Amino acid sequence: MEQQLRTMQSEMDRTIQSVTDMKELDAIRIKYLGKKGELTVLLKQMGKLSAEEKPVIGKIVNETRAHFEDALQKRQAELKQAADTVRLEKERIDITVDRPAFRLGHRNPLQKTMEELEELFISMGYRVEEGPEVELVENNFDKLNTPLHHPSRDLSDTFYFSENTVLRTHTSPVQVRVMMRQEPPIRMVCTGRTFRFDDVDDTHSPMFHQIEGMVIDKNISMANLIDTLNVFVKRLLGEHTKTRFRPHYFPFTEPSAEVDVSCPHCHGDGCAACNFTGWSMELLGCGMVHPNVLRMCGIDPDVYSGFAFGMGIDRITMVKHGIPNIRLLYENDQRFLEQF
Ligand code: 2NM
Repeated sequence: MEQQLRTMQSEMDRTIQSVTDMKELDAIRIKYLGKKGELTVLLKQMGKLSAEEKPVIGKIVNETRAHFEDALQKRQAELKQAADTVRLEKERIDITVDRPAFRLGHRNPLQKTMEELEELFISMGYRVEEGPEVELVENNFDKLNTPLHHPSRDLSDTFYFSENTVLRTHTSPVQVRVMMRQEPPIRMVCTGRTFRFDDVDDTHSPMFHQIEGMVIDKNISMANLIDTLNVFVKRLLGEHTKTRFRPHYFPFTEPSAEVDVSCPHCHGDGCAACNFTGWSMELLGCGMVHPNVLRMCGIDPDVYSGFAFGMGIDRITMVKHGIPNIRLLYENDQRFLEQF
């Protein structure tokens, strides 16, 4: 019987190792340890053994049984591990697959100019304000001292939304709103979209962009206006830049002026780029806020005075980067944008 057990054990070891799945392994367990299993049957025959043989054989039987169970468990773990490996390999996702490289976008140069100008005025103590693009005629014209017969109010120059609302023709109504709600001192700028009934050409578009600014306080004079704009222009275009203030007319300022800047190529000496004048384009318009405007916006012109200025962002951007056509600023063509 002892020999029988030894043979059985080595046979079990071999079959267990040859098994390749859980089902087969279970079949082997039943073959030896089931109700009619070979080892179970042997155990039942123990009763026939003599008193001397019983403990010896009993020990071997128990060892064989323990060894068998151990081997089964080990093999089961091995099979599970192998199955897991196969499954993981099958479910593997190749995250290194080749894709087109992600293309980082570029900000529109108009946006960059606007933010640059805002930053510049913020550094001089100005607040950035905002207002609606659909504006009351009252804020866009009336409170800015623009009379009913003024040509800019004409249907052929302005997009009317209704009888009393327009697409704002400038950002000045934002100044009106700030004056209406805030006591001086006021130091503000506003950038944004503006709209005029223009035909499109290389330098005109019915939608364009402006930055305007305004300062209101006691004892604000033309000297403050000229100094402020000189500081601004030098910071924007370089310390060597000179300015020229030419008298002009705006309904909302008195006196009013247009500002030219010295040619960035010859610094005022005269060259082909500036038609040998030494002066490049008019950069901005400005003036002392008209007393009528202050009064209509709830500010006493006998106590307070102020200056205001405005300029087109589209043209500044075009000159700065040598962009020949305003439409390029609005098309958002990647090949254009990626140059900035
Ligand atoms: C310009 C030129 C001159 C201006 C005036 C005002 C206000 F609201 F204070 F009256 N805002 N903006 C102004 C003055 C704008 O742009 C060329």
